[in-house]
Amino acid sequence: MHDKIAVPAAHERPAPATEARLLTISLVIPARNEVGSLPAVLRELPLDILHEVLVVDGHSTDGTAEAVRALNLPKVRVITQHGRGFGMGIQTGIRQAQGDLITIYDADGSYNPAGIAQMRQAIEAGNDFVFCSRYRPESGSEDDTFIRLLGNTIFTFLLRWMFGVQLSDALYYYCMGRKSAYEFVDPRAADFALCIEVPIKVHRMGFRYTEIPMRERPRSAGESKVNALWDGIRILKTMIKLKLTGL
Ligand SMILES: Nc1nc2c(ncn2[C@@H]2O[C@H](COP(=O)(O)OP(=O)(O)O)[C@@H](O)[C@H]2O)c(=O)[nH]1
Ligand SMILES: [Mg+2]
Repeated sequence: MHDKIAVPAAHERPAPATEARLLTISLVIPARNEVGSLPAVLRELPLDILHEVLVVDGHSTDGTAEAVRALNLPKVRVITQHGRGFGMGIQTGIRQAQGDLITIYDADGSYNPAGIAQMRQAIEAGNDFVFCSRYRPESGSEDDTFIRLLGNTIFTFLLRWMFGVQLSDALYYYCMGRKSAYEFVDPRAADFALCIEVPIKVHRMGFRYTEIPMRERPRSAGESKVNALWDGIRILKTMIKLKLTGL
């Protein structure tokens, strides 16, 4: 049911090897109350390979936006998200990003910056999207709790079983995608369900995607914004809706 949606035919897409060197990268950093970690995250970014860094502020009340502006780093811009929720923040960032490639990047210090260049290589190899996985043999996570690992195992199983998505880590959302492909994917979830909405649509639409192993570091400060129970229920509802409606 609704398993494929029309996307540009392969011959209409750019040839991977020839255009790859010219691709520019926008980093989209969703941030809500991350003043304790975000300045250090920004300082360790490989700014030389980035076109721009958009910090999407989720109406922080701890001075996150002000702290980023005070750093006055080149290429780094703070924008305020529309509405509320992680997904709304990502949607705001994707719409404003100008690069050919969009990477989503946590503000909490848990993402390894080396992943950016590794993901670009995977795009250059001919993919439209690349997702990082903490659950391949050569990867791992120092940020997982038992509940998060359990939830992720269940959602990854559902993602594969209900939709046939060939990924081993449903909820990491350290990924890179072509902006042109994101325009077709057009994510709509306002909350953390956006993390599964994107791979489901990428798979259904027939985009080329792959995953690479990644080691997740611990959150360096502050607290997770995820509520395992309520966000889990929201993600499940979104999966069922996507299965039933094909949207
Ligand atoms: N703009 C925005 N960012 C958010 C929101 N909720 C969470 N984030 C950010 O999204 C990223 C992922 O959230 P996090 O709490 O680390 O989730 P976890 O990694 O699953 O524990 C972090 O950088 C958060 O600051 C939100 O409502 N709006
Ligand atoms: Mg995090």
